[in-house]
Amino acid sequence: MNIKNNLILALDVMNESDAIEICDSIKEYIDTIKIGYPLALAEGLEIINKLKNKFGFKVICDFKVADIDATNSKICDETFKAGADAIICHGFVGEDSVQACLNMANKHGKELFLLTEMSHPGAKMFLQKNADAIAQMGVDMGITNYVAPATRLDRLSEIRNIVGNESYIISPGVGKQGGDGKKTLEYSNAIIVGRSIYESEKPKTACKNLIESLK
Ligand code: O7E
Repeated sequence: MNIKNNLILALDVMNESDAIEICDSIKEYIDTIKIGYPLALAEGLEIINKLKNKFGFKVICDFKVADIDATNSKICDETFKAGADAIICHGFVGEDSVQACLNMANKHGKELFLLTEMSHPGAKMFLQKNADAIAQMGVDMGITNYVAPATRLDRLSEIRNIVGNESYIISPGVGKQGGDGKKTLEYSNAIIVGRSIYESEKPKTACKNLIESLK
């Protein structure tokens, strides 16, 4: 995926009008947005095509798909039918569940991102212990897109080692969660930023300053 300024907006606002207002203000700097449960549950999946059509964005759906294979297939199918360019799935559910997502992404000619280790403190309790194995599973399955944390650069670096330089890593946790964008991009291809942009008084200026800080 080619992502302008290596910056993805996590659009976790709670209604369409806020979404449109933020998108309108940052469209000069950003061409890829991540829509997760907050906005999709508030406004329905139609919000994907509304924002794509209005702004020409690429949309990554962050539904952290984590079910049995048959259910994962249905979730991914509906999400791609609704216009998503990519979907994010969890890896801890195992190969069959992830393969179902990969098959559906391939069927639609779209992309799958595999979530390895999460960025929040709670990820240390269970997920971190298995994150390397999750990343290795992705490699063995031929997956080339990953999500890994901006909040723990040692872990991000380790996951980069496992998935290799040819893989594409996107990283949440910059800004509000304490991660540094520039340092993160030493290992990652793009950063995912939410609140530091959409909660800012001036989202456009926040974007501009953030992009400057990445240089
Ligand atoms: O902290 P913010 O406001 O900059 O937002 C970060 C976004 O990334 C938010 O949508 C959150 O749900 C998501 N995220 C994490 O913060 N940590 C993770 O480990 C994973 C994600 C995520 O996006 O998962 C799939 C990429």
